[in-house]
Amino acid sequence: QKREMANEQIDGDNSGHFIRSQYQEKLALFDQEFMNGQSTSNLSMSSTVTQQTKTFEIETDKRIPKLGVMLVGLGGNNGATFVAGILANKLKMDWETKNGTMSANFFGSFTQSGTVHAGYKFNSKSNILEDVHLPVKDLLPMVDPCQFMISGWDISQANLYESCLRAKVLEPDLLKQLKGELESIKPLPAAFRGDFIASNQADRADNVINGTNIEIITKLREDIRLMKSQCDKVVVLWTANTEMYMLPEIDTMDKLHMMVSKNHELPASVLYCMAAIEERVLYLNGSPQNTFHKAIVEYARQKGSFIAGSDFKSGQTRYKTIMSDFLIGSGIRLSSVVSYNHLGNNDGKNLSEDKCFQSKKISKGGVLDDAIKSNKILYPEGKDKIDHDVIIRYIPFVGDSKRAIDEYSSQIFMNGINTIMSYNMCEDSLLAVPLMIDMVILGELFTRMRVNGEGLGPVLSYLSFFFKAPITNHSDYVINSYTRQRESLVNFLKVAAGLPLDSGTMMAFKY
Ligand code: NAI
Ligand code: DG6
Repeated sequence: QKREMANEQIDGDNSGHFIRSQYQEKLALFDQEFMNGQSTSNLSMSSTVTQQTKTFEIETDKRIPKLGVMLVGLGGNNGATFVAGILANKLKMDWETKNGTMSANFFGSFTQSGTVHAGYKFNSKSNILEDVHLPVKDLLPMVDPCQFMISGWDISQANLYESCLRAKVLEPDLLKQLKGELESIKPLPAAFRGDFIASNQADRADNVINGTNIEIITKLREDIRLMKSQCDKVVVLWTANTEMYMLPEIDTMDKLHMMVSKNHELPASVLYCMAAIEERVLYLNGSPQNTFHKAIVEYARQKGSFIAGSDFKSGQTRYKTIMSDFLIGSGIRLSSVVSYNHLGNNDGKNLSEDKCFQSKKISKGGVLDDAIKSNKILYPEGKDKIDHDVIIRYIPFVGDSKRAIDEYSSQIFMNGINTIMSYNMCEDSLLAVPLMIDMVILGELFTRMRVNGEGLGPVLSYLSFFFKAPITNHSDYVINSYTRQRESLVNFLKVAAGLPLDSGTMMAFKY
C-alpha cells in the first residue's frame, strides 16, 4: 500500500488494475567525432556530449495470476530440488540433520530474499539521512513461489520421490516427510532427440513421445493447454540436459517450418520452444545450447510470445562477472582466467561427452567480453585478448557438490602480477533452483508490463542477470557484468513501481 501511495504521489494514476508510472531516462550521448578520437582528454570538450532525454510510460497489471510452471527435465537434480524445495517452503517444514534442526528457506533467491536500496529516511534524532532498503518481492505485485502449480516432462519416468533420492541433494529426513507428495508427481512423457545429448543418457530414456516433429509439438501443446486449463498462466522452463549446438543455425522462418514439416532432426529444445511460442507462454532456457535461433526469435515476435535465456548463471560464472567488475573496474589488467570444475551429478555425466561440453564451454567462455571491451587503456586494440580457459571433469564421487577452482592473474602497478585463487564447493542444484524461481517470477511479471504501450518481448532481456549467455532484442548489445545487470534490473523494477532513481552521487551527505 505504501508503495502504491508513493507511486501515486510521484506519478499519478494508480487506479484500477494497473500501476502506471512515468520515467525520464537521461543518457549522455557522445558524438561520432568524439568516438573516432577515442581520447579521454576530449571529455573536457562539452560540445561532444549531449544529454538525450526520453520519456517512458510503464504500465504494470496488478493482477497476480495463478501460475503453472512446467519444467522440461522435471526429474533432474534441478527439477526435483525445485519441486521439493518449494513444497518444503509451502508446508513450512523442519527436518533433522547431524547439525541440528533445519527449516525451509528461500536463501539465494533475489526476489524472495533480496532487498534493494530504495532511498533514504530522515532520522530527526541524529539529524542525518538513513538508508531505506525494500524487499524485492514488495516492489511490484509478484507471484508467490509457494503458490506455483508445478508439472513438467522428463525422459525418465521416475516419480519425484525417486528423482530426489537419485539426485542426492536434499536431506533424507526432509524427503521422508515429503514422500507421499513427491511420489504423486510423475513427469509427462518427453520430446526426446537422443543425438543432441550425450549417448550416456540413453538408459534414462523410458518416458518419451514417439512421433514426427509435428506430432510431438502437438502433444506438447496439449500438455501446456491442459495446464492452462487449471490455472491462469503458464511458464515453461528448460532445465533438461545440455544439448550440443545445432549448426548451421536456423535463420529463416521458412526454413524452420520446412524443417518441422519435413521431419528434419531438430533438438528437443526447439520442439518445446516452438510449442511454448505457439501457446504464447514464456519459454526460459536454463542450458547453454542455441535453442534461440534467429528464426525462433522471429517466430516468438510474430506470435507475441516471450523467451529468455540462456544457461543459469549460478556459481563460478556469476563470481567471474563480479571478479571482472572488481578487477577491471579498479583499473587492474585481468590477463588470465583459468576455471576448473569437477562434479559428479548427471549434468557432469552428460557434459563428459565433448559435443555437450562444447556448448557449456562457449557459454562459460564469453562472459568477459564486455568487461574487456569497456577499457581501452588496459585492453587497446591488438592487446584485447586474454587467456581464458574452462575445464570440466566428471567425478562421480562428489555428486551434485560441484567444485569450482579458479585462478585470476592480473597485471598491476609497474607490471607486478597479482594472482587470486578461489575454491567454491556447493550443491549445484541448491545454487540453481533459487535462480529458476526468480526467472519464473520476474519473467511472469514482465509479461504483465507494457512500456509506451508495447510489451517487453519477445526477449525478456531484464532477466540477463540470471543467465551466463544472455540474449537480448538487440543481438549486438549484451551485458555480462554482474553490477550492470543487477543495476538495470533493479532500476527497471524501481521506476515501474514509481520510485525515483537515486543518482548515487551521495551529494546529500556533503553538506
Ligand atoms: P540433470 O541431468 O540432473 O537433469 C536433467 C534432466 O533432464 C534429467 O532428469 C533428464 O532425464 C531430463 N531430460 C533430458 N532430456 C530431456 C528432454 N528432451 N525432455 C525432458 N527431459 C529431459 O541436470 P541438472 O543438474 O538438473 O541440470 C539441468 C540443466 O541445467 C543442465 O543442462 C545444466 O547444464 C544446466 N545448468 C545447471 C546449473 C546448476 O547450477 N545446477 C547451472 C547452469 C546450468
Ligand atoms: C559444470 O560446469 C556444470 C555446469 O552445469 C555448471 O555447474 C553450471 O553451468 C553452473 O555454472 P556456473 O559457472 O554458473 O557455476
